[in-house]
Amino acid sequence: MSEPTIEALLAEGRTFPPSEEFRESSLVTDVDVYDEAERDWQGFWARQAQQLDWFEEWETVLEWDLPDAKWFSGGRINASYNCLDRHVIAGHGDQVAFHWEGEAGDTRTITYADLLDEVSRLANGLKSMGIGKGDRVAVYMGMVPELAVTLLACARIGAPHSVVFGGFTADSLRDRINDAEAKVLVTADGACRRGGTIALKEIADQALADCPSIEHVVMVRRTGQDVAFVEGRDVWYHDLVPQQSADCPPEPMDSEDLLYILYTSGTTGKPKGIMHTTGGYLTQCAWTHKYVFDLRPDTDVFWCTADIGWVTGHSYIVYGPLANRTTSVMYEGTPDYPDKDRFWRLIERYGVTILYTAPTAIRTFMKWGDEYPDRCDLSSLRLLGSVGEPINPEAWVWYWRHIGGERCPVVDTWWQTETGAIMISPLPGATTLKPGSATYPLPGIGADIVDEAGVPVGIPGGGYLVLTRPWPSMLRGIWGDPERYFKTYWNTYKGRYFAGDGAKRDEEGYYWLLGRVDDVMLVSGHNISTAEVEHALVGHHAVAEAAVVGKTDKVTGQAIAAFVILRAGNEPSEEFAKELRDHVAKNIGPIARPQSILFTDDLPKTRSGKIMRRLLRDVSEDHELGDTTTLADPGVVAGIKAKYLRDHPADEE
Ligand code: 7RM
Repeated sequence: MSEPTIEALLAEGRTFPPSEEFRESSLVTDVDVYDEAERDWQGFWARQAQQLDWFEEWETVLEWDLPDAKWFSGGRINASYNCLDRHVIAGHGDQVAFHWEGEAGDTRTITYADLLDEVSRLANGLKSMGIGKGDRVAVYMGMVPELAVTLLACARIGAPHSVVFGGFTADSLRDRINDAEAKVLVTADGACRRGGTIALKEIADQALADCPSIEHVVMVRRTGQDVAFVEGRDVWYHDLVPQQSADCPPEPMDSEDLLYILYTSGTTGKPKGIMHTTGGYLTQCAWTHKYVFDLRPDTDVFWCTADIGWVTGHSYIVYGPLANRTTSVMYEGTPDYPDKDRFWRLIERYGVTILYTAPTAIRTFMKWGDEYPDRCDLSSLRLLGSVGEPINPEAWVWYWRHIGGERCPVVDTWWQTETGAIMISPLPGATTLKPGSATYPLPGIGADIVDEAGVPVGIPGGGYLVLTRPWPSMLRGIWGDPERYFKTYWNTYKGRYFAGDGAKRDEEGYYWLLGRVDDVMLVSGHNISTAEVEHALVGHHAVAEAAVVGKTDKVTGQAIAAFVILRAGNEPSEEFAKELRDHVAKNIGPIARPQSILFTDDLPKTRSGKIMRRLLRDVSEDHELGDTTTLADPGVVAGIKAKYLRDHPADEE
């Protein structure tokens, strides 16, 4: 069998219409749904909201007083009831909600009935500690089932949760707890990571030295490591939960009551507590999860590989999938433990049918080599998803070929913590895919691309991505800072939401996301997106990953500095750097030729895998490094800096 190489496939500009086989069983095959939603977008969302169980019907679909939206006002609903009780009542108590696997290979199978039982007990436990409607609960733990249980228990009693990613430092945890004035912290003794452990409770105790609002700490025993125990404040989860009643009536929440706060690190200054409320959020999570992933709850096994500490985990491990009665896989550890085939072994073992992961992971798998997926049986898969960054076409096609066996559509889903749920994405039974494009805004969503002055650029054209109308799962503000909410998102382009991303549309109106606009480079008066140069670099067969930034230059304003990770078997050299620079110039144009290329083994990334170009700019400008607390591995950037200074001694003057 001679199949075209990935390069050849891309060179011929191949597009991917849904296969007959996929269309036959998919939920949406007709593009009419877009027109239907466009004719009456509020009516469209109201019909989707009706798929949920409401204790009381809403009075108005939308009240919109920019920048404040109220969806399904007057409606009463409970997220935990929609994720659990209604499925158990309908006779699905024995269906598996989570196939959980620990990093060491230990497993737990949790049905919907199990989950309802444990959520109710923890909810009662939280109540026994004085937590009620409106009280904030901070959550700091690894990917264990109790994490999902905690979110749902909070939702059950109307206590907004604030999850702090388990890899964050004591200072980050402290700041987030204090900003939200949380009364309880739910954590664990430790978390398992790459064969070792992270001392979560020890870190939490450091944070708590300076968190006056915290009254109690609930601690899950995960690793069994020694921990300090503060009498009167701390309680073990296993002492608190089993003795509680398994009967905890769900609190009927107003549709607009706060469901959770999730902090995102702004480029500067203190993190923003993004607020999501109940009815609209759940509506859009459930709708997008069902239709973007073409979900069949009776037969699918869904796996979103994100951490619950990231919005993707909130919306597509917890709320969306459970609202849709999905059977999911939840995995605690890293993809290379004990070996680089761990993800593929999990897919094989649980018969995963839908996989949702990030481009950074996909590029890492490419770097590790085809042998790992190739030696596993991935034939259960029928749909693949991507989220978190622009996916370069090579990675898209590699994913489609080596993971999807050339059978599974790849849905590239654009959204943000702020949008709460997917906004721009294919509908896999209806949309013809183009590798690297998130295709079109979903039905009911209004998007556009505008220039500096806010004027729509038309098709084709490029500029700034905006959202032109409110959507159900939109953020309701920044905790404690309404002014920052308005200024950050609604003040740049009048009447529209500014996403902060660059984008362009091709002749057919397909959207191509180009990365954060703060990252855009200005070379001799031309705007060049980091994504385009990076895609060109990783389009070279020897390059595994690349990041580029603009660096001040006397002649051109900015010059492009590139940081490149080579695939195994390639040696860095002067000649090779020149070859790569020429490669970019040939692909995009001489204007985009990187001025410098630094070969490195690692790039500074956030825990969710996004490259922190701000820090690479600090390196290339020889500035002091900015905030590195959200980095997955803070050591990486220091290493790059040392290497950069060695390569550029002239810059030191
Ligand atoms: C879900 C999530 C949001 C930012 C967003 C983009 C980038 C996310 C894509 C993407 C291109 C995608 N939330 N981004 N998905 N860029 N294509 N499919 O990632 O708040 O952590 O980040 O991520 O820049 O603004 S987030």
